[in-house]
Amino acid sequence: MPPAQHSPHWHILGAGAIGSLWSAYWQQQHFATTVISRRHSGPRQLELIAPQSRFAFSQQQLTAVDLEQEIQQLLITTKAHQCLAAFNSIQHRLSDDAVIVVLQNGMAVNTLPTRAQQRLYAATTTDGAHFKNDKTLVHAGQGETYLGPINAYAKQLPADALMQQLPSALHLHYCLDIEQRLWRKLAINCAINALGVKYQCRNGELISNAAIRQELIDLCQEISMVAAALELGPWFDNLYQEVAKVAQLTHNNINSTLQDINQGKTTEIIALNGYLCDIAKSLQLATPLNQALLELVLANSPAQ
Ligand code: KPL
Repeated sequence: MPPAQHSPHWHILGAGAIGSLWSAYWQQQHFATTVISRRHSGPRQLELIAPQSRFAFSQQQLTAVDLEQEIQQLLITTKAHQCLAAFNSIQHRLSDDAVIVVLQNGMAVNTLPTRAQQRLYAATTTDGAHFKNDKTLVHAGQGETYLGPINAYAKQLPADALMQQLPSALHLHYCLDIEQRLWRKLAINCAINALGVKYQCRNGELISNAAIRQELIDLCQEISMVAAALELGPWFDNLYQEVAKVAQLTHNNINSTLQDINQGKTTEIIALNGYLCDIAKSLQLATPLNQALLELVLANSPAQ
């Protein structure tokens, strides 16, 4: 079926598994999508294998330079450290009242120079997706996605207007405290990712190995101290318990930072433990455990 005449056209900045997953589900409900990536490729036929369904979808991939259309709806799924540069590369194509949703780790969403009437939202997800090969995308774990307004203009508008435009196959929750959700994810990633790199281990070993577990507990205390200074709320007081739950649920995972290192890619560590250390410094708090892990990961990474 062709796209409905007035259905939105979503542009997706970042051609990774999560961006492609949203693209697939949008197409399933007959919304048009265009992926903006560093490489140009004509329309490609892909298949999505999901827990409840399996279907074909096509992916049109353009570079920022090739874009001609004005962008009304934009989803950003780049890595945190690529977010600002990627946004700047398509700024001139964004309409004055564009809807922009940033779905990624870290807090880079707060650095985007949006215009007054552009609506900026952030999202965080526990969906798991990966490419099995260059034609097959797997939605491995149906997770939960929290999404909420970042700038004043987005805060004024009713949630429904946005929610109706998003893939209905995903478990989406609109929330007004999205910053708090982003902080929770940041804290979990600060605890798990760098330690996983240090011990070159899967998430589960961080809690099953007694010596590593003690390091994780100490690290969580340091992160909780920063969260307490920022008055982020009681959830952060029991951070180790929350982190242990995630490590248990994802025990077989190789965390994304360790995966990046293994693949010779730039990691998100500066947007994770690096960001936390910067905030701590501005509050005159010492975070030696986070700092040491940050340096360890940087020493093991390709040039940042
Ligand atoms: O988000 C993750 C990551 O790997 O970046 C966790 C939750 C740690 C799962 O591996």
